[in-house]
Amino acid sequence: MSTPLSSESHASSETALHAFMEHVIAQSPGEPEFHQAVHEAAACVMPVVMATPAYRNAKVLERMIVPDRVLMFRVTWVDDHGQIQVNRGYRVQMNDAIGPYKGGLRFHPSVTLGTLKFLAFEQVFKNSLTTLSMGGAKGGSNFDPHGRSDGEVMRFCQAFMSELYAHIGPDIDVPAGDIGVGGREIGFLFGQYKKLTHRFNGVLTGKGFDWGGSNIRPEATGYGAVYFAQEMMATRGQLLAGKIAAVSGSGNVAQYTVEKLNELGAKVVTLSDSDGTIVDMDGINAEKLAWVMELKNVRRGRIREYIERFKNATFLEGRRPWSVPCQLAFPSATQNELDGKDAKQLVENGCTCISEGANMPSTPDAIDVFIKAKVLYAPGKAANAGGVAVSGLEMTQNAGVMHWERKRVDDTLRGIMKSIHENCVKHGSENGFVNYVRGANIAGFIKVADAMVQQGVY
Ligand code: NDP
Ligand code: 2IT
Repeated sequence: MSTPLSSESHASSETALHAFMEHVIAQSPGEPEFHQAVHEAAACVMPVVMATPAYRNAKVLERMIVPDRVLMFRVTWVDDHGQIQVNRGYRVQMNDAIGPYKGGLRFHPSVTLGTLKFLAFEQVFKNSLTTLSMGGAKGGSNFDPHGRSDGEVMRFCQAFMSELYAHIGPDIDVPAGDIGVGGREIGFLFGQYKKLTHRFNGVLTGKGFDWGGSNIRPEATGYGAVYFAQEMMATRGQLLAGKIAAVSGSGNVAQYTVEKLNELGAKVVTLSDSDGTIVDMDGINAEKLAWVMELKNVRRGRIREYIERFKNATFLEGRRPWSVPCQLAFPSATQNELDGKDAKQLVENGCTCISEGANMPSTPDAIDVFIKAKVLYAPGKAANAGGVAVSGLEMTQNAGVMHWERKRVDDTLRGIMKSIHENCVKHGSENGFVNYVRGANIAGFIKVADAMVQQGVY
């Protein structure tokens, strides 16, 4: 079969991109999020591919959009009422050119194979940017942990791991958390892995500190997104201190984004979940954040409860935070949570810096608005890479059977975010403006593409 990027091709990048996307869509029908993620990356790297015969000859891009393998399985478990429940389980092992497969597990009712393919595809670029040796993967299930008891979550995790364990390992594939998978779930998954394999090793990251976890891993994604914003603002001689920030979501990433923003003197005025947004113009300070952490992580409640506890706050039912005036925005909930209209409103309200804690939270229209307005805009694969980076440091610590001090991990995380930023500037600068989307995609791509070329046809 002929492919759109054959070595004889003399087509322009734009024509090649069009043909390539037709090929992608035909090969993976019904996976719009995957098409969206591939289009964003391919639009950036196509000129590089067209100019590099070695990449074209090795069909690097055509290979990168097909997972190395996909595991799909049934997860059967018994709920608290004795009813049998059936869920779908997946692991998409996308690319291991530069290291063992690495990436999170998502438990959310919306999860489909297409969702996980988009996440695994982005993970390949992100992990490459971290400077560490990690390939890309993603997995998960359409299981919904909301409203489930600890016992139900445990039985689900055990059933999930009973299928997955044979395909993962510290030098094969190392899953971690994502939406719906935090410390509790990693604990249950790890317990079952040990039971089935008789091995105690670094097969998962995000583990409890006393059994192999790393300092700063819970904080890493949020802290990293803020460090990245700090780097971007510094290119324009600006600080985060004194700025107003809108944060979406109220889970792991959102919580530690707020913590670091507070530490650096910014004022966070929003948090959200799928029910709506709370707005607190007095700022969600450390004390209020501690209350939110207890609400979300211990009581597993809803963000609207915030306004009962903090009377000056308001709740925007069914709405996202982007209409609230701010200078900094940290989308930290889920994909496509910020559209073109939201982006216009943010820019009109004076927002000049958007650092994505979530994966692909901005729609293509929104990205266009940000790039045209020449605001500082960092895509998730760069801005939220701190989480997987510290997962990589957890793997390093596990291999050495040791723990690093908090400061050492935090300093290393900061250094990694700085180097990702530098790499984006190197590959994304155009006429004095840094296009971080282009920079992140090209920088992430080159390392993986070179490794694939060097490793031959496999
Ligand atoms: P959590 O499960 O801890 O929190 C998710 C938050 O996002 C919740 O507030 C949830 O609200 C909200 N949310 C989830 N789905 C939707 C939806 N469809 N619509 C509206 N709100 C939604 O997940 P994380 O904080 O870990 O993950 C958040 C984002 O960050 C995801 O995009 C994830 O891929 C990304 N990410 C996470 C990393 C990590 O280390 N954890 C690393 C890098 C990126 P509700 O309770 O109502 O569902
Ligand atoms: O999207 C992500 O980078 C994550 N959910 C974290 C993955 C990891 O392996 O730590």
